[in-house]
Amino acid sequence: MSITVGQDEETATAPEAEPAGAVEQYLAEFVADRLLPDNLRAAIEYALLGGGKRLRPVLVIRAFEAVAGPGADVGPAMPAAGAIEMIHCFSLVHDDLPAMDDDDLRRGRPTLHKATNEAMAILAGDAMTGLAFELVATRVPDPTLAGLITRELAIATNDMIAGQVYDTLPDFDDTIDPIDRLRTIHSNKTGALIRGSVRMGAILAGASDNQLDSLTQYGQTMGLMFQVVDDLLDVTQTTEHLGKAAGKDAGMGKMTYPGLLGVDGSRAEVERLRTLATESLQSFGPEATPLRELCDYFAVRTR
Ligand code: GRG
Repeated sequence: MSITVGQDEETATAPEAEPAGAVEQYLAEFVADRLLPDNLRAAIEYALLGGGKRLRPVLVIRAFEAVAGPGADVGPAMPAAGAIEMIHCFSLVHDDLPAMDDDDLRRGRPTLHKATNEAMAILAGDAMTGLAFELVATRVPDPTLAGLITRELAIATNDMIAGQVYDTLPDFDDTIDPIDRLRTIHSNKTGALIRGSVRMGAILAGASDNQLDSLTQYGQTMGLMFQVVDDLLDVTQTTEHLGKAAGKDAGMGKMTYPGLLGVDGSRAEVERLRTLATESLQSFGPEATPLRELCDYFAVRTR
């Protein structure tokens, strides 16, 4: 299948829609039940429950089903699904701060520090990190699994933070090829949470070593593909359509895929990564169809 970024999405059904709603409700209940200062709770709810594609929690659930089988009770995957979305939302809130990207718009609304203030945005991001770990530590039923999932969540979070440092405070050796630098940035900044999501779903469903290797490969490749598409959208879409600032990367002098490979070269890279991600699911049958569909859909997303 040949795919052109930004052309086919409007006719496609979003494969993440149904589990995304369940995760949103799960998170809403978790935050509502947790004792928190009212203004902190309101800030967390604003950042966490106000839109977003929910790709990462949906990947947790779809990877769980790829191993446990379609129709399996996905309840055991919900704490990890909720936790990874909280980590993602913490990263968005902190990335939008004046000390980082200094953005006014996120998910089509004022960023959290604009809607409240910088101190609250910093603290709400911090709190979402703590709540994410609390969620898996208290709600993953089996203590051994809880330990494994906490480890995955910590690695994904720390690798994402390393990716943000590579991107915004780079200290690369001059001899490293620009494309390798870009892959290092993105496979950490964006890829770590996507890879971690797939791994957590697989581990929770009791994946064999071979299954976990294949799904890790899928997550790794899908994560990179997601970011190449994101770089393309930054140069091909409007701020209004994206619900966040467009054209920002080039304006900040950031290294990007379109900057290095051009728009057509980046589209070819999306197609190459989409094919690779799909191939890593070869040993799975129809139980991995939702993961294949997610990959196809996110290759052509326009926002
Ligand atoms: C501040 C520690 C720290 C990390 C920030 C998330 C991030 C790392 C930076 C945001 C800028 C950016 C382009 C990150 C790459 C990851 C990415 C594409 C985030 C947006 O994810 P989507 O499109 O967002 O899934 P929604 O709103 O749909 O959840």
